[in-house]
Amino acid sequence: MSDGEFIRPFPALTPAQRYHLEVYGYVVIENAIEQDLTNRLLEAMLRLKRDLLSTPDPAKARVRNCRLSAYRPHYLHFAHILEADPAICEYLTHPRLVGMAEELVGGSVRLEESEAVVNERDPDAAPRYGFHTGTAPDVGTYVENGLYHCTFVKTLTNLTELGPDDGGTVVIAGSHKVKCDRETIIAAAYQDLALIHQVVAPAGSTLLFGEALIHATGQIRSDRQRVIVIGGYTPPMFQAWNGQEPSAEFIAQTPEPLKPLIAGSDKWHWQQRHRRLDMPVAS
Ligand SMILES: O=C(O)CCC(=O)C(=O)O
Repeated sequence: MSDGEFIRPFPALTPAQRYHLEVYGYVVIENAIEQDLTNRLLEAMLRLKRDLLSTPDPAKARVRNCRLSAYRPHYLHFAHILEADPAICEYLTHPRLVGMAEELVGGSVRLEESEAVVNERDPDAAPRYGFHTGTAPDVGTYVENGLYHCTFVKTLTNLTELGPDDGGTVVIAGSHKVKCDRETIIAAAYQDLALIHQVVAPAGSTLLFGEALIHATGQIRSDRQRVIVIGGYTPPMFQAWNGQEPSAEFIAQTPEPLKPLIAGSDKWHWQQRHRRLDMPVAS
């Protein structure tokens, strides 16, 4: 990679996957990453968890430039995992996943954030979800070639298998296009739980969605720990999430072809590209 090109598939989704994304606001790509990468990512996240929790004050600690943005008994949220392990950087720059993010953004992207969640069943959890969004229809979405696009996109990959009781991410299907008050949409979805879709997928699968879609962490009813890693992507002229700019040292040792993705260095030189629905997936 050091002097090669960074080649991503375009389009990265089949017409059926793109249509699913259009209608529901998300698509799950089963086994999107290689088994070996899934295993290395899981090891890396468990090592990072152990290292952060063994510091004197985990809520304030920083290990390999990563910190815990939520530190609760059954729920750990990690911010800026990018620099913590080579497997994590490999994941965040995975050509297939970056290609998927670019397809939904509608052009080249930069890494906006890198996060992870390690959680387990919370016996005291209220039977409600923490629904939220990162942007909204109109503000962060647009249509090109008849297809929905979003300027703030996430890839969430589960490193542990997710059965129906394992707390996969939940989304309110179709909410990425609905221009009503968010709380009103959430209240409507609770009236018919079939409107709330949950990720059930083998380890190594990726949930792709735009942040206008209302979503939340699911509820774990099993005894299994859930581990997910998250990449956030935006056009290159956007900023990284607060406190998630990569360090100068990390950028300096990043292979040249990956620098625009990692550092957002293309800024206003955004390469726009929009698929048509009938285009076959690139191999
Ligand atoms: O924990 C999850 O499944 C969802 C994470 C999430 O809400 C987010 O990345 O914005």
